[in-house]
Amino acid sequence: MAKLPMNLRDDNVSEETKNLISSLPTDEDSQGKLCKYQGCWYYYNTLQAVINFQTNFQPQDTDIVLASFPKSGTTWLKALSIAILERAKHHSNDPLTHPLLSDNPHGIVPFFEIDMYLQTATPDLTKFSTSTPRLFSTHMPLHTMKEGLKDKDSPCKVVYLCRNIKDALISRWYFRCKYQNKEAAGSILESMFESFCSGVSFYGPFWDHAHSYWSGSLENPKQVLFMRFEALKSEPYVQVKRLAEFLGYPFTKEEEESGLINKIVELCSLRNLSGLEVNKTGKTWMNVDYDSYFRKGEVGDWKNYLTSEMENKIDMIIEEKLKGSGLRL
Ligand code: PAP
Repeated sequence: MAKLPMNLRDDNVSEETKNLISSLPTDEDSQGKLCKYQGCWYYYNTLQAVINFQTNFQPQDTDIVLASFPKSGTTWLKALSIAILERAKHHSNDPLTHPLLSDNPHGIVPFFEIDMYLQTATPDLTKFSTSTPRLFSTHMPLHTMKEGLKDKDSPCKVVYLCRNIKDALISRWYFRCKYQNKEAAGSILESMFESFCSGVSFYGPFWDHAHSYWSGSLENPKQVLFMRFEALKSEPYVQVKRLAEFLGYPFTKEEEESGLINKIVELCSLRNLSGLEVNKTGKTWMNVDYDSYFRKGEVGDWKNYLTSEMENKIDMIIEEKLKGSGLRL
């Protein structure tokens, strides 16, 4: 069997973190050992990376963090944010120079706990996110990520992309089977479904994850923007405008009239990005093919895979866990 990627393993944990883990709730799934830190489940190496980040990251006031539960459209949000911030330098899709044409969005916007702090507690930040403002990303819940921003009232902007959890589950199932070179078998989906429902899954429980950003966006809407994958699909123009405004880079009337928003939507479309050479042939530093980040990008694909019992079970959990919060998943 292929060796698991480093973030799912437990071979890079300091003595101090081992001590911490001994005081935390622990469990395991078919991929490895998990522990629950600040309300969220991590494989041990990822916990080490989270702690490295919390301890050592030096934020700048202008930093922007793109956050999501895995498989919620992170790649898309990264591409759109890059295109919005870079538009002054590139005419939306200048084939010679636009960064999205020569690198995958994950290569341009690093994850704190995957790309930056997984191998080392003190990464050379000049190698990461060289843009101004700096763009970073994470799958950590908001309260954990904010510890790395040090100041409770940090002015850094945070964008959360939320997706129907059943679609995120199907997407994670496909992704996992692909990197493990396995057929997308129903038995793997069933075990992942049970883990999702129990809450004991990587970055789970999903309801607490989304809720941390939902309540953060209600408390401080200037700092945390709560976006939805489904809205990006159904009204990309409106949502891209909203994102640009939140980031502090609103489109001018001239830009709007010149069709720039539609050009950005097209540049960042799944069809366009997945057809680029870099995304057909490139890989992340952990050897994940860039093309595995592009599949269907549809709303409601879960209907092709989950039974009505599974649908009812997950819907009831969502209703119970999020009752009174105003959040729908
Ligand atoms: P990550 O959490 O590992 O970073 P992430 O990008 O969040 O992955 O999720 C991948 C999903 O986003 C895939 O969904 P699917 O499996 O249901 O198809 C992928 O197809 C979708 N996706 C990636 N890029 C885009 C895009 N430009 N437009 C729409 N969906 C996209």
